[in-house]
Amino acid sequence: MLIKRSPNGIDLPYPSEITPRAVFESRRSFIRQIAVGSIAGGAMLEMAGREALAQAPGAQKLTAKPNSSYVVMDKPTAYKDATTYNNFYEFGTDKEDPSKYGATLKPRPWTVAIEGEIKKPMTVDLDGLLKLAPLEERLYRLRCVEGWSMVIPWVGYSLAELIKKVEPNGNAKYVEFVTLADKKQMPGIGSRVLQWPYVEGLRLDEANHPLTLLTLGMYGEVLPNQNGAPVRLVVPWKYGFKSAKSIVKIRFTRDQPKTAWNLSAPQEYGFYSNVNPEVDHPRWSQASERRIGEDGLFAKKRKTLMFNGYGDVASLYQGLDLKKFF
Ligand SMILES: Nc1nc2c(c(=O)[nH]1)N[C@H]1C(S)=C(S)[C@@H](COP(=O)(O)O)O[C@H]1N2
Ligand SMILES: [Mo]
Repeated sequence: MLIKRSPNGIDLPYPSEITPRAVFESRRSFIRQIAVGSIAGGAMLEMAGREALAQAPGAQKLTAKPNSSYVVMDKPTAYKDATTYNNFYEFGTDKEDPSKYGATLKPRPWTVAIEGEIKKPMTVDLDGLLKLAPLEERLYRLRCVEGWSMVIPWVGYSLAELIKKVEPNGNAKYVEFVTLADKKQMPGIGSRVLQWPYVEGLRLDEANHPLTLLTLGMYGEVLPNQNGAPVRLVVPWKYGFKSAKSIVKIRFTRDQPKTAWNLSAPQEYGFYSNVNPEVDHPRWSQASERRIGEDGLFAKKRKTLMFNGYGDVASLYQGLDLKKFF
C-alpha cells in the first residue's frame, strides 16, 4: 500500500500533484477495499465500489477512464458530504439549501450556446457534450474561498477539447461562463445576494490549460443538481467560486468578463482568485483549510498549498504580481 495515512486519517503532508499510475491503481483498489471491505479486485468489486461511492437513485452512470495524470492522493470526500454541503446561491445561501431545494432544476433538455470571438459558433445539447471528447475521471481538490476543501472524482474532459472545436479568433482573450438564472427552477434567484445570472471568467490560456475540466459528472454518475447539473466548470487551482455551475453560455471575449463575486465585493474577490496561502482574504487568513469530513473536534486544519497544490500552472502567471492580481 503506497498510501500514507496517519492513524486518524488526517493531517498528512501533501504528496506531489502528479501520481504515477501504479499509485493511482493502488488508490483505486484502496477505495474498493473501503467500499466493500475486501481486498479482492475484479469487475464485480469495481462495480460494488462504484455503487458504494455514488448513491443518487436512478442517476445515469457515466463510463469514464481514470486519468492518472490528474489525481491527488488524498482520500475522496464522502459522496454524502460532497452533495449536502454546497454553495449554489441560486438555491439559497445555506450549505444544505442546494440539496434541499435543488430538485426543481431540470438538467434535461439542456443546451449550451458557444459564441463570441470564435470562427464556429454553435449550440450543443447535453448528448453532444457527453460525446464531444472521451470522458475522464479526475480526482481533484476543490478549495472554497471560505476556507474548506473537498476531494471529488469528477467526470469530464479538458475544456480545451471544446475550445479547439469552436476555433477562437485572434480577438479572443477571455472566456465568460454564464450560468442558468431561472426563477421557476431556482428559488434563490429572488434574493439579491449576487447579480444574476452568476457569471465567471477565465483568461483564454487558463481556459485552455489541460487541468481546466468541463465537468459532466462525479462519482461515476451525472452531476447531482446541487453540484451544478448538467454541466459545470472545475478549475482546481482557483477558489471554488470560479467553478461555475449549470452553464448555459460560453462566450469568448476581448475584454475581461465582469464576474459575479468580483462585482459583489471587488476588494475581496479579484478576477484571478488563484488559491494563494500568502494572500489573505481581507476578513480572514487563507493559510489553512478544513477538509470536509474531517471536521471532528480534534481535526487539525491542513495547510493550504500555493495554487491548491497544482504548481504546474505557475507558468501561466510569470511576471504577474499575484498580490496585486489576486
Ligand atoms: N452558478 C453557481 N456556480 C457556483 C456557485 C454558485 O453560487 N452559483 N458557487 C461556487 C462556489 S462559492 C463553490 S465553493 C463551488 C462549490 O461547488 P460544490 O458545491 O460542487 O462543491 O461552486 C461554485 N459555483
Ligand atoms: Mo466557494
